[in-house]
Amino acid sequence: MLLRIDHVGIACANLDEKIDFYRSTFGVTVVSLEVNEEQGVKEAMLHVADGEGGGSYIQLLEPLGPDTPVGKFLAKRGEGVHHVAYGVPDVAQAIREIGGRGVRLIDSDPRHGAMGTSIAFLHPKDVGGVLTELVQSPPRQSLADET
Ligand code: V0V
Ligand code: CO
Repeated sequence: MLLRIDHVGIACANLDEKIDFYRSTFGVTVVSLEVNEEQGVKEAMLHVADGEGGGSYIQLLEPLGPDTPVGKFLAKRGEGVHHVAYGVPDVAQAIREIGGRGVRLIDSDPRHGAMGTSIAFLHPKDVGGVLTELVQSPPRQSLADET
């Protein structure tokens, strides 16, 4: 069911500063910079590698406000790893299967994620304390401009 690690989401207070740090420390490149109002974040995707069905990335997340998932996380725990995201071939099917195994779904329908992806979150309390995201990449053709 899982194709690869799509991204590791990292909560930060200042997106521009963290982008500079990751660029200068690891030599990674920003491939997307977006605001996702629904998720309450400003976020950057930094490319790490190419894998089956899509790439793998570091996702840097700055909250749009204190009363958002990342804003609350920063206030409680400070900067650090916020979630792990796995690539799946079909996110709607994956959440049906995983929900059927008794894991609480935060999203019972897929939502819009970075770079045209479809995403859904699983509750951290049912995944050993790890907020877990499933990601379905868009069809190859719509990625043609990036390569
Ligand atoms: C909260 N908790 C976490 C956590 N956030 N545990 C592990 N990892 C996290 N990131 C724990 C928290 O410590 C509490 O445990 C408990 O869950 C309830 O937390 P809360 O602070 O009261 O917050 P809630 O319940 O209001 O919300 C928590 C959830 C929320 C996980 C339900 O953050 C959520 O819906 N997240 C999914 C959406 C999201 O994170 N979007 C931002 C990324 P104790 O203290 O009670 O033990 S957007 C993204 O990744 C995009 C767009 C993309 O990839 O394309
Ligand atoms: Co994410």
